[in-house]
Amino acid sequence: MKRLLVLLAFVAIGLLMAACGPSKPAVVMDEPMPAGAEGAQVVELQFTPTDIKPDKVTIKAGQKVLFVIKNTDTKEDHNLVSPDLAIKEILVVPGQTARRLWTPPTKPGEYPAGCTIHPDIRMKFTLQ
Ligand SMILES: [Cu+2]
Repeated sequence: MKRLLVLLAFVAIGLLMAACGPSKPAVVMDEPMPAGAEGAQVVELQFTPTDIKPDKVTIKAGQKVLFVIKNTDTKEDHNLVSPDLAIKEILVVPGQTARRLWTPPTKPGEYPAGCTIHPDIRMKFTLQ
């Protein structure tokens, strides 16, 4: 009887682990406006298979930004990354539009950003 209970416990744990195991979060293809986006500077970016448009963006330093990033590439993922600007990664899958809030640093200057999946796709933010 005890053995059976132990066996059942293992089966139960196994099922729980299967249910809670690593799973990718579902991708929202057209992300809704995030809460708190009111009054943000809107920065619209578009990934194509070979570049990002526009590749130069001027924004106000220290003031909240709403990114609207569309991936028009039908085949590949792209991401917007900038360690200098503390943009960790905004990933967009083919056809997806991401809407994310971000607050730029307060220090004016020029900062590089780009896609780490395609290192040739680069852009520049000017904070003023
Ligand atoms: Cu890319």
